[in-house]
This record gives sequence, C-alpha cells and structure tokens, in this order.
Amino acid sequence: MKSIIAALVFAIGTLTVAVAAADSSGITVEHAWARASPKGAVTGGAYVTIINNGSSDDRLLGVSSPAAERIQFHSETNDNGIAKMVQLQTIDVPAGGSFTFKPGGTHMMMTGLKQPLREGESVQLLLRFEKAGTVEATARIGKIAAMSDPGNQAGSAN
Ligand SMILES: [Cu+2]
Repeated sequence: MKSIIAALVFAIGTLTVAVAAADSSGITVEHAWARASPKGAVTGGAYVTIINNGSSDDRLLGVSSPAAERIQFHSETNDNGIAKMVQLQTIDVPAGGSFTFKPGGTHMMMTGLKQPLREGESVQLLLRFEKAGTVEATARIGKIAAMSDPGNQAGSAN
C-alpha cells in the first residue's frame, strides 16, 4: 500500500512540473492578418490578437518581418475628427489578459515594404516578448480596406 501511494505522489509531482513548464509562457498569437498595400505604397497595416494565459505579465518589445524594413506600434486617436497616430515603444499583455491590434485602434505599421502585400497571400511576423521570447505568426493578407481577419470573413473570395 505504501509503495502505491509513493508512486501516486511521484506521478502527481511529475504532472505539476509539466503544468508549470507550460505555464511559464502562456502567450499565443491569433488572428494574424494584414491589409493589402495599395500600388506603390511602402507602408502597410498588420494586426494580431495576443493572448496571455500565463501567470505573469508579459510585454511585446518589437515585431519584425522579412517583408518590411521595420514595424512600429501606432496608437490612433480621434481628436475632433482628426485622426492622430502616436508611436508606442512596447505593448503590455497582462497575465490572464489579451491585446488586440486593430484598424482605427492600435496597429502595427510596416514601413519600408520590400514587396507589395497582395490579397490572398501571407506575410511572416516575428513577435519578440520580454518573457515568452520570439513567437512567429503568419498573417493572412486581406483587402486594402479590410477591417478584420480575412480568415474570419463570411463569403471570403478564397
Ligand atoms: Cu500607423
């Protein structure tokens, strides 16, 4: 009987360790998408939802892509009908919380595009977090003025 209890305690101990390891980075990136760039444009908008199911706060430090020279975070505010963009250095993603980049709100601005962003194609994003490290996401490219993830639109042309 004693040996069975010992085995059980050992099994539970192992399980706890496994859960703790998975919990150390609870960051997932969902709904990565971008807007098609108009002809000749050198900038483009990219959007993701970051979910933090971990037990500690994390912070998005930067994003890069092989398709752009750099990616900035811009928050957009409406000041008496005039849209203003302010650059943010980092994005906080609290434990148990999430952050959504979206058109008209905080967005990722790809600058120095190396190739046009074409609807129906995709672009790689590398998100660098303070604790979770680098998380890769594939952004689907939607229409020029798309307002949401093209993968989520009913009646998508794809
Ligand atoms: Cu912007």
